[in-house]
Amino acid sequence: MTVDFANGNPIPFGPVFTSPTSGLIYDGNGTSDGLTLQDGSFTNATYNATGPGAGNIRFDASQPITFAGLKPITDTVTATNFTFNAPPNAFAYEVVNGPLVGTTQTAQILSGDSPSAFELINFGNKVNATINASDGPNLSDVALQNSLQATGPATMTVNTGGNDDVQVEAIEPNVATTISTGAGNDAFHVLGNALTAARTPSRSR
Ligand SMILES: [Ca+2]
Repeated sequence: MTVDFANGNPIPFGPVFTSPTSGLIYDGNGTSDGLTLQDGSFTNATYNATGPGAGNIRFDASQPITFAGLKPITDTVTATNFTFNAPPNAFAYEVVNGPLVGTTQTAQILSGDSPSAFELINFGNKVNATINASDGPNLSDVALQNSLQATGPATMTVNTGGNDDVQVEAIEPNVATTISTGAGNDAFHVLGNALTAARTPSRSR
């Protein structure tokens, strides 16, 4: 399914209801039905992953696109802020190069758990990307492996909770990357030439 925002947002603004569910509801029925979001321009795009193949995406204050049983998600809508919120039972995350979609180079967030804890998303045309791993006592295992600069981003922020293991193999060139591991006993691995003069990392906790 493709939602094209080129001629405006087809999804109404307004309060969000859970019963009956408001917004656009899409059930991929467990097959390889993708969700493609394209064109348009927003301030905020938020992907709330809720489980394997399931979650919702909101643009600004519009009602959500709620989905189940689909893969993958490709979002090249222009937005200033992109936020990914992991489901509470996710453990392992990988941030890697995504596919080229038209002329947009995407980055990809995928679950490293087996079975997958959430559906992967390819995203591009976002200025500030924030990845919120599960916050809680669970260990978060995050691997950053972006060797290509996606279209759009200036910053990437990764927030984790619990006792974390963060592995930095490559960060996007020219993208200011911040990794905040919060409380707990955290391990931080920077491998090979992941960091160069043009890839200055900052770390806070
Ligand atoms: Ca931590």
